Amino acid sequence: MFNSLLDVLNNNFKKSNFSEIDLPLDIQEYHNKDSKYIIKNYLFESDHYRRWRVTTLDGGDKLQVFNTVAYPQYTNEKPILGVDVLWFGVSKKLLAVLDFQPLIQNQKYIDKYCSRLKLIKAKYSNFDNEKMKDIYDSNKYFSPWVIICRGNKSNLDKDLNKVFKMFLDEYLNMDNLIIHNHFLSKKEIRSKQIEYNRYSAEKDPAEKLFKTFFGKFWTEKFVKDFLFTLT
Ligand code: BLA
Repeated sequence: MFNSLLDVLNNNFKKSNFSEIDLPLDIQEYHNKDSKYIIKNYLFESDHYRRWRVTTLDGGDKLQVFNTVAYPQYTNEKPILGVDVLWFGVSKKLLAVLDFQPLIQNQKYIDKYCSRLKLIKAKYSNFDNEKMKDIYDSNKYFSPWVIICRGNKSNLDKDLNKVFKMFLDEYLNMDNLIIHNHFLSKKEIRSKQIEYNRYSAEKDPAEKLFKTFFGKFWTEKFVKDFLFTLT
């Protein structure tokens, strides 16, 4: 269902010389017992990104997920890109969360690296929501302008692709504009990125879902080796 988002991403990867990294077969694609839930994963890297992972989960008309996270090289202090888009078929609810996830909550850092999210929210009013429930701490690794859309399918058809394109362009553009770090050393960037993964592994509601579909053994390995690696 979110294949068009995957296409947008792949086009950008082609343009910007990304290479795809081989994944173990059971991470590339994994099915639950009756193949009603199929997860697919992709991993890329480039000069600017040490790791860019993509996950889709196809649960037919029950559940559709598109999730992607980009980790810049440790020489670049810019935020982590985080996107979580879910379609719950039974309740007919879309949840889209897109953010330039700041490594620190310093106001100047956030203004410099996250404030262009405001342009997107101004243009697409369906996405102008930043209220989170209490799954995550909104002051930890989220920007004040996190883009959240909760709605029905018509929001999705109209705007999601355009929002994602603009969001991605803004994020990738920083690589051409910002050359020097002003807030963090390489060592600090590394430890913040690892701490982000530790924190996310603890909070992410996906693990519970995955355990029910794919079992505890596969899920724990998947979280540790792919979603939130600690190296
Ligand atoms: C919420 N994400 C959720 C929820 C689920 C998932 C089930 C709860 C939805 C609800 O009950 O309202 C599921 N997350 C997944 C799945 C994957 C996943 C299946 O990552 C597969 C890999 N989540 C992220 C990233 C961000 C993120 C990178 O993984 C950052 C943008 C955000 N997800 C995020 C937030 C919420 C959420 C903020 C809570 C939204 C809210 O407060 O309502």
